[in-house]
Amino acid sequence: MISTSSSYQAFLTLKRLWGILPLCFSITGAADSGTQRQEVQYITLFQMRFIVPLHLFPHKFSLKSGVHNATLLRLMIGVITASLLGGCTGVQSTFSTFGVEAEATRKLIVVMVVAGVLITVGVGWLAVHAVRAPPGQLDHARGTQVILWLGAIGPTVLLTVLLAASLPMMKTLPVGADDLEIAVDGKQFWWRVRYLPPDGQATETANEIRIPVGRTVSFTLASSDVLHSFWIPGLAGKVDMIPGRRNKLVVHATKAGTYRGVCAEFCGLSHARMAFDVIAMQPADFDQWLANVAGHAAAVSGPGRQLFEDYGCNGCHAVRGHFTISSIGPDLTHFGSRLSLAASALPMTVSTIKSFIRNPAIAKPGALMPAFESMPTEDADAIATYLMELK
Ligand code: HEC
Ligand SMILES: [Cu+2]
Repeated sequence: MISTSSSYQAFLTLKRLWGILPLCFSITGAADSGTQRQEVQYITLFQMRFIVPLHLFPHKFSLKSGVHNATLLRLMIGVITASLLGGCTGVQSTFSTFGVEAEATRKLIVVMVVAGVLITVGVGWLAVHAVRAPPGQLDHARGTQVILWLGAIGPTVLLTVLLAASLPMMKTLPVGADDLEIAVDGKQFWWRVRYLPPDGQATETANEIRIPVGRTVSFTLASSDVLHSFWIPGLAGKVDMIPGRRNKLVVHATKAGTYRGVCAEFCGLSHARMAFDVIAMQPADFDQWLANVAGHAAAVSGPGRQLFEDYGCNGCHAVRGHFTISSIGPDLTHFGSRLSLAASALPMTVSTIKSFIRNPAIAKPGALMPAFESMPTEDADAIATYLMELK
């Protein structure tokens, strides 16, 4: 049991009040993050607040159960570390890598952090030693030696070694003539994606990128409005998308799975809602998928297709095989096979599609798609059903 002095009671009250603030943060954080894992982490960290301060003051709040404060402290540190390390995995993490480039970066950060910690501990140790040394022991000549070795020669050698270790990682992966090229254009606030296989036809899609595992893929990155930045944390470092320029990013996926990429440069109101799913597939599956995506839209029944035209949606959206190409908005030819809606801003369901069509600004403030607020429910239903059928 914990002692129940009045000061402890006051402390508890304060602590609970303090807890409300992070709760607000964790709720907005969870809403924004979009991934359940992050939600869990926020909540775990939030709960940790109730445990942490209590045991950090063992003198004030003695524990009478016989459990050692030190043991509790150690346990606590363990739990905090574990919950923080939990953040090192996930669909959008530089620590759970699925590509050669990101793996090299992960190794580099480990080397740098370890070196940094060792140096910090060393300097700390020296400082303690200097302060504790009896007067007269550290004379001028020895001081000069320390400055020479640890102030000049040591850092020069160390920094050279660290530089040498990191330089090879700056090299771009070699790309062959028969490697797949994917052109990605950043738009406010979505992604135009074009697959340019060396021997096949160019195929346009949007807001989702699929790549084959074990093959080299070269991205050509551009922007037609403002600065964006293309970042798939688990695959490679970020590369800016600059109007009037084409930047290259060469990647090589090593592990199949579903991941997430984001826009990493503030580009307007819905910058934080500009993400995309990344699916790394086995090469054979990928080829089959690309062949399907290169084809025309599926045949559909129902009134949705006609309504799509009546409302003028085809003025901005292409559905190859159904409507002549317009490339103002995202290509919707195989929209129904995407994992999420509106650049990963919403889950892919008939009801989210309906509400997005009627008022895109609710999910994506500033989105360059007009609202169709007065569209009757039956029409919205029919159009959403039509879009979902476009596999
Ligand atoms: C003036 C051009 C324009 C018109 C007209 C238009 N849209 Fe859009 N639409 C866009 C743009 C731009 C986006 C991208 C918005 C974003 O994510 O920032 C978009 C996004 C979408 C998306 C999400 C695409 C994806 O990849 O997830 C759907 C679905 C959609 N529109 C359906 C419709 C329907 C249905 C209509 C007709 C009722 C329509 N749009 C009319 C421009 C338009
Ligand atoms: Cu952006």
